[in-house]
Amino acid sequence: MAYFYPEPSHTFGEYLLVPGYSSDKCIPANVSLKTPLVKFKKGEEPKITMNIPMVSAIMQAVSNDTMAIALAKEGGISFIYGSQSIEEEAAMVARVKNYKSGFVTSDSNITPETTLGEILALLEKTGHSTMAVTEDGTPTGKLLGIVTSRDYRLSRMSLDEKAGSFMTPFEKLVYADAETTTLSMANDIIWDKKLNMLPLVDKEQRLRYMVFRKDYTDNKENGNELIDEGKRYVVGAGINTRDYADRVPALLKAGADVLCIDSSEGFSEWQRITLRYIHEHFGEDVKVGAGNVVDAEGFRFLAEAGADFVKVGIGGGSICITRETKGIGRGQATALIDVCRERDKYFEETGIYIPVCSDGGLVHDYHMTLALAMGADFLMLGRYFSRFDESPTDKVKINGTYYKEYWGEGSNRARNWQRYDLGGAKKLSFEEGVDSYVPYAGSLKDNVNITLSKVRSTMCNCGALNLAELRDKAKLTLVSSTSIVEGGSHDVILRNKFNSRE
Ligand code: RVP
Repeated sequence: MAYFYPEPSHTFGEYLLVPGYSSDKCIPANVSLKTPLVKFKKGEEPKITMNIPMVSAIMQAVSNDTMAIALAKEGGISFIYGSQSIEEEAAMVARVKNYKSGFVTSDSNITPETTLGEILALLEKTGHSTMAVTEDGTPTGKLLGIVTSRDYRLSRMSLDEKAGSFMTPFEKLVYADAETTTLSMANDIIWDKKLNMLPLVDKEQRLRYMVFRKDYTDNKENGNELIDEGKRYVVGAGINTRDYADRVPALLKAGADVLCIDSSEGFSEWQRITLRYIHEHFGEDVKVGAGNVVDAEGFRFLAEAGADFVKVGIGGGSICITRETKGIGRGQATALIDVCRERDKYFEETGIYIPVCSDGGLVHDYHMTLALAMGADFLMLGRYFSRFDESPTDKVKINGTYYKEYWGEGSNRARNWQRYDLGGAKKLSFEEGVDSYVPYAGSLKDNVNITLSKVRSTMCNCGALNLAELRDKAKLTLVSSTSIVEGGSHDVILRNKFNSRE
């Protein structure tokens, strides 16, 4: 006879926190969100501690080098997606590790042949008005000039006019040497010459970086940033259970600080084999997360297999249709609570603490606080980060509103068959994810700051000044479906709805 769980499985929206006593020390400014990323022994420090409990999902539509840099600046970590060639993934990792704060790789590049019409289309797509004119149109081609919105007048010029005729040519640009110029030297030149942007070129006049005046304050205030001993941003990378013998060394060579096996279902021998191989060949110092699991048994299996953290969640992701297609999964809150209980039991028995990551299904900011209160050490988010400027996908305008594209790794668009692999044919046999749009939300920094200020505020309501205290002190209650309705605004007509009917 099959096993039947005695309780239904629940998700975050069915819970609330009941406030506890807050002392006068319990103010948001005193709250620490530091959290361990990888396992450690009782009394010792983990090899990596994050400053905020957020990581970005191992997905094509979420975690590239741009996202990784933006998130590390705020104190979290991105896991660069593994559903690309080993060389491309390693190159993304290397770009994060080689990134010099304040030095930006040009993302809007044209050639002298690009027409004004094409320039306007590019401006619409990237939102960036400063464009590098390079010989071959690449970000690192020979720099021939710059085009900004001050170089063209739409009312007087034809859309066919080519950049070469109105750009500011290289001879008239103020530029600096990419090898020898430090950020503070670049900022001094920007101030002295009253520039908005300083291009940095190498000896062959190839463009390497741009330094922008508008980034000046940003460059000065990154107190929370997550950096390694060499002052480089910390970055993670996704791997799979097929090509790890080649992928892992390439990622480590590129400088990846932590790896994570990306799989929709991690309670499998393939994960054990992968973890063993990596630890035997590259040493215990190479940190590898594993998952995903949804119960105590799955956690115990991965803990004993050598996972450095364990990821929880099957079927709860916003773009995920695994539950519909395969009928497997578990309500994310119940899964998380079960796994965290087992983590604490494992810690008591062995003195080894293995952090737990709650992956997917976090819809509202308060869900993050609930997940942390239920025991998650950190959270993996896809949809949340996909909405920001820094995600790798296109920003599109539909009926006057901006959206970003967001697709699942199990969709036909990503075709990440390794994530769903159970051995056998190397292909995605059926879709487990959808291709979608999410409302565009602006910059990562602004959004993460707002989200975390809500988390800190709720923690204060629970009398907790750090995440361990939150776990100890939190009082959680399941809510009935009727009281869920009571939780939003109700029995009133919202003014904006009323006005739109007029
Ligand atoms: P969400 O944050 O709710 O968008 O969920 C993101 C998570 O969804 C990922 O970290 C991953 O675990 C899962 N995912 C990614 N692709 C797919 C799919 O195509 N089914 N699911």
